[in-house]
Amino acid sequence: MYTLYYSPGTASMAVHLALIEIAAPHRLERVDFDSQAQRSDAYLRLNPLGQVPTLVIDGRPYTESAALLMMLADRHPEARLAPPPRTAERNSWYQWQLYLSNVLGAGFRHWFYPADLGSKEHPPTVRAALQARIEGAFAQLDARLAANGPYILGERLSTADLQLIMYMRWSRNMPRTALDWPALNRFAALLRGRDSWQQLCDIENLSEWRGP
Ligand SMILES: N[C@@H](CCC(=O)N[C@@H](CS)C(=O)NCC(=O)O)C(=O)O
Repeated sequence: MYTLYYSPGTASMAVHLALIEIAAPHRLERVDFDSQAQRSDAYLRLNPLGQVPTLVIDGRPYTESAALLMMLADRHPEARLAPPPRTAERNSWYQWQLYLSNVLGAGFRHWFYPADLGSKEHPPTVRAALQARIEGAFAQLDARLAANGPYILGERLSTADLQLIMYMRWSRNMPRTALDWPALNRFAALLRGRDSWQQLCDIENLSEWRGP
């Protein structure tokens, strides 16, 4: 039994989606951002950064959405959400999980949390630079999917796709949304057409960007 500390629509989404895809028994603990519960002493003991997600596995808390996805994929090989070890596909999986986290994950973190960069609101030049970085990553991923889709690793769904669809959703109110890129748009139709995505939206009570 896993315990996922989550907040609806945030970086915990991809991990929640993986738990649903895997059909792994889990308990959800909502971290109430409105009351700043992520900064409570009890939560900081689990996750000293005061962020979600935190996933408790065998009694120990772990953090970082990409790492949690990779742990889950490895712990449940029957779900086939990662290619077998020591294959070329596995190498690509490592590469894209890290790319997503380092570029899109970090880019969105800065986009949504100007305080991380020391201001209440981003100066226009910083906002433009972050937007360009996020759009640049979407262009890269669109090219990858156009050449080698329909999923990031080709024919088979992996945890990298679960992470990507989460970041795509976060772009929904940006000047240019991820759905503007044609291969990403087709990818969104595939991912949002899955029962797991619809279940996730139901459980987290998300009405925006549910898709078809
Ligand atoms: N690199 C982390 C980022 C986690 C993160 O930034 N979580 C945000 C929600 S999307 C959060 O907990 N924000 C609350 C806060 O910083 O106060 C991951 O991917 O797990």
